[in-house]
Amino acid sequence: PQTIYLKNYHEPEYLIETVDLNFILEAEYARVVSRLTITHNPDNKARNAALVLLGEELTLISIALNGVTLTTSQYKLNDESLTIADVPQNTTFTLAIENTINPKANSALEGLFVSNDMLCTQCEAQGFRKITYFLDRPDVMARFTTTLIADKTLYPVLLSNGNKVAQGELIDNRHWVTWEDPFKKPCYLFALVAGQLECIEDHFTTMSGRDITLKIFVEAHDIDKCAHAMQSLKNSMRWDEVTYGREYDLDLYMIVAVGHFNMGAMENKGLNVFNTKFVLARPDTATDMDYEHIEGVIGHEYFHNWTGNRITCRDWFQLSLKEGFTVFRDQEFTADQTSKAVKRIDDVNALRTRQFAEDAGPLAHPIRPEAYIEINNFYTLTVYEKGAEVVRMIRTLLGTENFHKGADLYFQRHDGQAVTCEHFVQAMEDASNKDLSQFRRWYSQAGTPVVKVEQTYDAAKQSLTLTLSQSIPGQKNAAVLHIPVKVALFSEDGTIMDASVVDTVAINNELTLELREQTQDFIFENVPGTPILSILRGFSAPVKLQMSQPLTELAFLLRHDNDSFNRWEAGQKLTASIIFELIDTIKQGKSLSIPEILIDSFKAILEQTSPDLSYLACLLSLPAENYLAEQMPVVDVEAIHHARQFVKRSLAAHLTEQISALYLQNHQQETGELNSAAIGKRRIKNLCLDYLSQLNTDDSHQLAHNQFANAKTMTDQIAALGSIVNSENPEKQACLQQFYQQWQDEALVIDKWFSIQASSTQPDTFTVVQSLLRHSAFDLKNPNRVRSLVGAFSQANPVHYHAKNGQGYQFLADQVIALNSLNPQVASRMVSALTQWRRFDKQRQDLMKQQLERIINTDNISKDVFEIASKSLA
Ligand code: LEU
Repeated sequence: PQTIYLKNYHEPEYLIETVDLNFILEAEYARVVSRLTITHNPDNKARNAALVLLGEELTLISIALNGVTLTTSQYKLNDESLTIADVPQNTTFTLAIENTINPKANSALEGLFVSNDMLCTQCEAQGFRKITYFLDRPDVMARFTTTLIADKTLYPVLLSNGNKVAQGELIDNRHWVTWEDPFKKPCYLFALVAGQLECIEDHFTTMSGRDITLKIFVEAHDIDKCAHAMQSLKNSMRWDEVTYGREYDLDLYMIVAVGHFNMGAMENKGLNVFNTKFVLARPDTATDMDYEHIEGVIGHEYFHNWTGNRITCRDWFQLSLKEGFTVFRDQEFTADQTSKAVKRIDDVNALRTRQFAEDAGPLAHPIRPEAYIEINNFYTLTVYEKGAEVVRMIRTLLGTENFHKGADLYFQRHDGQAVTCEHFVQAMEDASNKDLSQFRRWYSQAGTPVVKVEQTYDAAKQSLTLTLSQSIPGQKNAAVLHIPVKVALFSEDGTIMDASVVDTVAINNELTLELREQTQDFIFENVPGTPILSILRGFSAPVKLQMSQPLTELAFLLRHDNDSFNRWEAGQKLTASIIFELIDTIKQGKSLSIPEILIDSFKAILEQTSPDLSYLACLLSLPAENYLAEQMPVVDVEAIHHARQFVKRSLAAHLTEQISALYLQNHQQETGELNSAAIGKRRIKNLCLDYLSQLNTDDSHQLAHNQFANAKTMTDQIAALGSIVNSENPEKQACLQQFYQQWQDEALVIDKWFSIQASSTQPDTFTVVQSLLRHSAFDLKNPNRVRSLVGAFSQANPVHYHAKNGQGYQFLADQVIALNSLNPQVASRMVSALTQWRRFDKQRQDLMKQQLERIINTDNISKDVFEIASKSLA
């Protein structure tokens, strides 16, 4: 397969001004007529270039240039493109192309495909070429008119981008609808949907007083699960007006939920297509987390209308331009709607467990990659989440006010254009006068920087010297980055010191240091005593800190730090260092004991009251196994699991009384409401239940079973089921069966049923997973189902997936090979659990490599899977 390089980018030779699409739609046969008006691109100096339209898996019927049908000698056709050597250079010309496709046979879910009985599209990144021949690249922006023709009974609803401008009836029970999108757009934002859909409708009045019609389309049986998505949409629209001054531009905004979808959702202009997972919610079917994610993804796709659609990417290497910025926007939106402290912790947790691993592994790439084989493989945590952190750092360096001036300038300069990351940074720089030349390296440098911290206190001078140095392990000739490091100093009595550093602004005694050298000293004046350092507050940069801090200081910060992130972080570090000591003890074969300092710290938190119970729950949560693994030179899955379980069980045993009390206090009067107070109560209560179920007593089993049987919400029901499945609860089988019976018609709930079993740490899990693969409800063609079984087992169950005998690896490779021919995108996502093989012991390394090699040697290996598997072996 061919590698595509950023350095080879060149302007398109031709531009498409208008696209007139005509579809005759049937499940197994769709006929597409595309009429294009094309001109030579004046910005491209080359003349007389052939016109190369991209197209895959299409059956061509005819082509006409300016109304004259071309003979087969006038064009060349291969698997990927249609080339016409001779086209007019000085005038606009029209091309009419007719081709057919088979949506039903499209299990890759790219282009036009069938989900249940509806027809829908997914064109980002390169799906449009599976619909018709086109200049399928984001810097070709055109005005689209789309007419859909289909059977009235099978497809009563016919949707596309923009506004409905005409409709009518045909003979043979068929009807047609014409849609017109007044905004120029790249073809990756094209969408169509046809099906038997119901919709809920609402309205939004924009800041300039325009009335927007909002519609959410779903299958009939889901119509009672759309209210939250609609409210989320209205919240998003208001937030973008208030925060960024951005108003919606069309008169209609539509969202369609589909059950088969490779990703989360897609921002097609005026017609978002969503994975049902990010639309459907009712308190008894969706958890509080699901509710939060729905609001976040609805926000994300809505925010794309400005950061993605009005201003799009010049080429796919610039993907983070729209995704990083839009993730940053949706993170801030969620933070404003929920708890800022908890949202930051959740995001950093995800970044550090998953993106850091990606950035340290064989597939590490900068947020603006320089080469790819298959662009679908670059919709990564790096491009999205690290991309968002880079935007966040720009805001930290510029200050909020200048950051918004920069955003305004960016919107004003580039509206209607396809641009690069550089344009974004330039606008930020121009609006603020802040020099970002060194900062730009974040766009081209892969790897997570390590920042080493050393401190020397001079009592005579009352000064503290902080020496910070940076490096990026595993990256040759790593660039020296510009890193904002937020710091505060605490006195022993828990108050924050009023210290200063030359040329550094302090806000409420918090200083933002700008690390720009390999090694740099920062001198704090006016430091009355040896301070306790709170550093990288708010996680001000996506880096790993290297600093020795005694457990007593961590316990101190866990009590006193006024930065909610760092207070939590102190607890995580405290717990992690104790777990690592226990891991050493396990390796020496000695017996384990739990240090007093940990019990005391947890006891103090348990006895606290807080208006933000979700935050309190974060403080009481142990670092995840994957996060601990991240920090070990050679991952020892078993030792990590045992040490962590030991801590959990010990805390539960020593603090049973406090944990039970907290459970009861928050369980009584469970109302099933969805406000943040009620959500906080459930979050802490269910964490308590999880601790208590470690005890495996009759009482704890009873508690979980009662909650399961009487749950008012899915949050409570699934949390109880999780505790039951992960313990020796005698009611396990009965509960699992009952849950299945109760929810067998709700696909998203059954996904939970699969994943809870696939991620169980109980000894029989592998056998259970194998039998679930043969369950009548399992379907390799449904990405959500695959993620809930194969994904959960390989990504969220380290002890069983990494079983010493390699059965987990073999299982995964079998599924990847089966998926390779059905859905390459999903197959390649699943391979990721094999790519980290270098992190394990020799025996596991060999077993994982064997499976990777087996995958690469599969007949007809897709580009997607080949790229991930081969790069991870290289
Ligand atoms: N642009 C989409 C998003 O919002 C991703 C796409 C590939 C479905 O993340």
